[in-house]
Amino acid sequence: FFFPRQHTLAVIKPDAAEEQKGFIISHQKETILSKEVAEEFYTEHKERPFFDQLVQFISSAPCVLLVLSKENAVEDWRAAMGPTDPDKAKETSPDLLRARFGSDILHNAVHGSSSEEQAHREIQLMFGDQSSEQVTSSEGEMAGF
Ligand code: DGI
Repeated sequence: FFFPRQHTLAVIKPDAAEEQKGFIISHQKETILSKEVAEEFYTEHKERPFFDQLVQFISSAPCVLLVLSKENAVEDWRAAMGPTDPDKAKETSPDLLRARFGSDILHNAVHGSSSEEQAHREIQLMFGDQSSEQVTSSEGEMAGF
């Protein structure tokens, strides 16, 4: 079966990457999360009624994982995303990422760690077992996680 397929190259240029208030993308990769990693990622929500659909959704297709770096990165990224529910985000400001790209409380487009401790745990989970050659890095080193 021949499926005609065309390719295009998209580049997120440096100005777009830095547009969101000076974040630097220090590591990135695209991956389909396994169910196991997704369950570990959202382990704090294990008892919540939406846990299964949350794990199913985030492991259903590729995600782009980024380590974003700047002073106060945790809080500033959450501020850029806005409230969990895109409808609430729209009420706050149409510029918020979840207002622009989210469709409902489950399909809300972006994640951001809730604290420095969570950021450390999540970065370890997503990038901790990778050699630096497999991961795009503007800082060159995996050390520091
Ligand atoms: O830190 P957040 O992503 O803003 O929110 P959270 O840590 O409370 O929840 C994690 C994810 O779980 C959230 O991004 C989407 C999903 N979620 C949260 N509350 C609900 C939910 N999904 C459904 N279906 N219903 C909810 O009430």
